[in-house]
Order: sequence, then structure tokens, then C-alpha cells
Amino acid sequence: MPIKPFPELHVNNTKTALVEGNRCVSYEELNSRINCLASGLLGQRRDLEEECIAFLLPASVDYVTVIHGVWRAGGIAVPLNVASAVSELDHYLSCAGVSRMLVGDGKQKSLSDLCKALNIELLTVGDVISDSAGPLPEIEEDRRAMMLFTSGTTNKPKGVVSTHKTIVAQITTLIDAWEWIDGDVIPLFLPLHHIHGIINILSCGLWAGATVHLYPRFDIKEITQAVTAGTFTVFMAVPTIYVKLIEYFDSADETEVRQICEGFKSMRLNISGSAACPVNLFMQWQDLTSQVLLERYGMTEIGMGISNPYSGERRAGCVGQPLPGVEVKLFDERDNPVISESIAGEIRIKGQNVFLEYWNNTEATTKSFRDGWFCTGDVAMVEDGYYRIMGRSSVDIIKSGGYKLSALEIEGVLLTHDDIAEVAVIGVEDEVWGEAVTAFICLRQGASLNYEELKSWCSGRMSPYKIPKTIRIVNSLPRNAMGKVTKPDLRKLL
Ligand code: MCA
Ligand code: AMP
Repeated sequence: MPIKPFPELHVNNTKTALVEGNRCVSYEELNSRINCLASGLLGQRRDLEEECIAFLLPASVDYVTVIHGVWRAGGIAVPLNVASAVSELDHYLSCAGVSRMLVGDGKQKSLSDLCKALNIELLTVGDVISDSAGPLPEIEEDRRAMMLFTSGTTNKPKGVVSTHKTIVAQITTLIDAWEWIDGDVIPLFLPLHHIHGIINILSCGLWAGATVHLYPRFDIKEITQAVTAGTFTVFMAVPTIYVKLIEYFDSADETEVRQICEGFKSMRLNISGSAACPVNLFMQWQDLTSQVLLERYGMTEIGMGISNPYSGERRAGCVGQPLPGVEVKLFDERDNPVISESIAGEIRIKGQNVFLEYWNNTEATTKSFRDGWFCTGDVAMVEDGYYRIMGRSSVDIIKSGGYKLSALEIEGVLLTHDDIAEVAVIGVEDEVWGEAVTAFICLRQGASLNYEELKSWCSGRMSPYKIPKTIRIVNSLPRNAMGKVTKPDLRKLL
């Protein structure tokens, strides 16, 4: 069926859609900017026909203009991590076969060599946007719309492709489940290359006709001031942010803390997700703000799958029940459905919310589905009707501050260090980050390496949040009879 992608941008509405610093942009103005950008991208063409257009932009009016502009012109939007190292960008851009990339003013110089080498046209929004909007294509809902990179148990991140239909399904289930209304006001400080920021906050906010306040980063002072002023009705964050807020309360004076907590108390909803919310954090947040955190479970490949209820009991340590339109089943190691409660199994998902494919990687796509079910690799059990996440089937996936990291990808970079002979990376439980990246390193004979040296070597070779928080120099790595490093044994060394 032909649709206008993301049709409900409240076309003639003069209400504020976005706030960026002191600038307020209405839905009307935003729509017309998006149409002008889509026209500029099209030039003489009628349809971008799934051309991959990358953009490297912080949360901003330009970001929103570009993502919607690409959708409306029929392209595939490839939002990239603004904190990426050049080698990471190289992988994303070549993997996606990007032809054009839009960046903020001032970023062009540092990326010009890379783009030249990859034959990518490097542009700013100002270079592309037309003065007026021309005709835009009609787009089949099954067409590809977005590619997000996700780390897996392989070395390099894979491109997760979703269609217009996937995106609409991911948004609309949350609009209903969390009772979004046009009176909502929400801050957006999470990165905009992941579902949490793109779908749960930005897209739901705009779909509902709400107001989204854009912050290029999590500036605790600025955000808590807006909370105190009673600006927001909804707050969505990863557990690390709630930990950081509580830490901040310890350093702030009593009156300020009381005012911030009152600001949170007056909101209609506080949500935690992207990583497990520890029960003590849930309790502390409730004690401080009277807010009962709504925890939910999701993944790049599926959007949101399971959520505690908006009305009804939100249970600490649990992620709730399947969202409307999302089928969830647990399977044992022999691929049989787990029937009884309190027995753990792998979470598998079906529904219109599920992604289409890994880009150019039929093998990985095929492997990730069984009998039409997408296999998440997360293990859960059901207790009294509530899903509880028990862990992951792979030790090579680390969740740090809400980011999913591949141990193998980090090991791959560390192994290029001249002094490192062998390395194994694991995630170690951590109060702030959930899991902290920890590297066990065997040095080459005669070499020496301290943490600060390694950290500065890593900088520029990987995104800052992937850099190990701790290193342990060891003489050898524990291995099984097949020679494979036994990562659970490394934990025992700590
Ligand atoms: C920053 N640092 C980190 C992380 N973030 N280290 C480990 N893990 C991290 N996640 C380090 C920096 O390298 C730096 O180190 C120091 O912390 C301060 O950096 P800064 O940028 O100032 O930190 P921050 O602003 O406090 O960032 C913390 C953060 C951020 C806001 C929690 O990590 C973040 O935005 N996380 C959310 C990611 C997210 O949206 N995930 C959703 C994907 P040094 O000082 O040594 O230089 S999951 C998803 O989308 C699914 C579908 C889902 O379920 O939601
Ligand atoms: P990503 O692939 O970056 O989208 O991260 C998705 C992963 O985050 C899931 O596969 C889970 O392992 C984890 N995750 C998301 N939400 C939760 C949650 N509420 N509790 C525990 N893990 C979560």
C-alpha cells in the first residue's frame, strides 16, 4: 500500500514541535523544512529509490529535518553515532554503500579524506535544502526506511534495516501503551543513532503532536534546571542516567535536590530501559521522586517488545508483558516453547515491529530467525504474568550505560596494539554503567603497558564509551581444550 511515510506531522499546526536552545520550531515550520530538504535531496529525481543517505548530526532541528526528509524522498536514513572514531565510520559508510552524507558545519574538514576515499559526497543541510518544496513520491510501506548499526557477537557491527511499516508499528504500539498525548513535553538527550532516542522519544513525541526539547548531550545541570521549572511531563532514560541523577543529588544542596525531585514528581511518567534497572535503583527513585519507574524491554531489531503497564502494577526487576501487536514466546535450547512459568528460555519475537533484514547479510538474517521468530539472544522467565530478564546467551555482548558493545570488536582493535599479544574483553558488573568493559591482556615479551597509556592509544581508534574502564595484565588467558578463552573463568580472577 502506498503511504506517505510518517504521515501525521500535524501539517498546519502552529504548536511547538521542537525546542533547540532558545529556538522553537512549530509543526508547520518543521513540515515545510522537511519538504524543502526532501526536494533538495531529490533534485531532478522523482524518488531516491532507497539510496542510503548517512547523517552525522547531534539532536537538533537539522537532525529531524534530515531523517524525515530522507524518508519523504524515498531514501534509507542512516543516522550515525556522532562520537564514532573514523575507522568505525569507515565501516558503517562502506557497509551501507552510502552515496551522500550530511554533517554539521565544521565537521566537513575532519571527514573529507574519508569521504573522498569512499566516493561519498559530503554535505551540510544548507547545501541541500531547497527554497521551496516540489512534488514528493508516494512510498510503499514495505520499502526500506532506516538502517541502524548494532553490535553482535561478530567482530563488526551489522546494519539493521527497518521498513516504513516497521517504524510505524514500533511507534503506534507505544503511543497507545504509554498514553502519549499532544500535551506531552519530553527532553531528548540520548544519542540519535539508536531506537531509544529515535523511536521511543523523538518519533513518538512527534507522532503524538507533543513538544520535544533537544539536547546535544546529557548536561545534568541544564536538564535538572528544566525539570525543576516543571517543563516536562515525561522522562525517558537508561538506568545509568537515573544513577547519575542520584549521584548528583548527593553533591547538590538540599533545596536544589528537593526542587528537582518535585519536578520529577509532577511528571506523568518516568521510563527506564535499554539495560536492566536494578531493584535498588527503582526503589531509590521512588523514595526520592514518588515516581514508579516504568521499565520496558527492547532491541534494535524489534523496537520495544515488552513493557510494564502504564496503568497497573509496575514491578521492580521485571519488564512487564508483551506490548500490543508483539508476539513473545520463550524457547528452550532444543527450540521447544517453554510452557511453564518460572522456567527460563530465550525470548523470541514476531510482529510488524520486527526488522526486515541485516543489510547485505543474508546469512546473519537467516540465522537470526527460527520458524519466523526473531531470536533475541536474551534469556527470560515469566513470573506471575511478568517477564523477568535473566541475562544473555552470549558473554561477548556487553551493555554499558545502555550501549550494546561487542567484546570481539573491542578485542579486534586492542590486538592491533604493538605490545599486546593476546586479549579477552568482558563486562563486569558496575553500579554506574551496569557493566564495565574490562580487558585482560597478555603483553608481548619485554613490553609494558599501563592503563593511561592504553586509554590514550584507544582514543580515536574506538568510540570513547567502548574504551576499557579497567585492564588486568595477566601471564596467560584461561582456555578450554579447544583453545577457546573461557570468559567465565576470567570473572573469577577479579
Ligand atoms: C559515556 N562514557 C561511557 C558511556 N558513556 N563509558 C561507558 N559506557 C557508556 N555508555 C564515558 C566517556 O567515554 C567519558 O569517559 C565519560 O564517560 C564521560 O562522558 P560523557 O559523554 O560526559 O558521559 P555522559 O554524558 O554522562 O554519558 C552517559 C550516558 C550515555 C548519557 C548514559 O552513555 C548515553 O547516552 N547512553 C545511552 C545510550 C543509548 O541511548 N542506548 C540505547 C541503545 P572519560 O571521562 O574517561 O573520557 S539500546 C536501544 O535503543 C534498545 C532498542 C532499547 O531497549 O532501548
Ligand atoms: P540494542 O541492540 O542496542 O538495541 O540493545 C538491546 C539489548 O538491550 C537487548 O537485547 C537486551 O539485552 C538489553 N535490554 C534492553 N532493555 C532491557 C531491560 N529493560 N532489561 C534488561 N536488558 C535490556
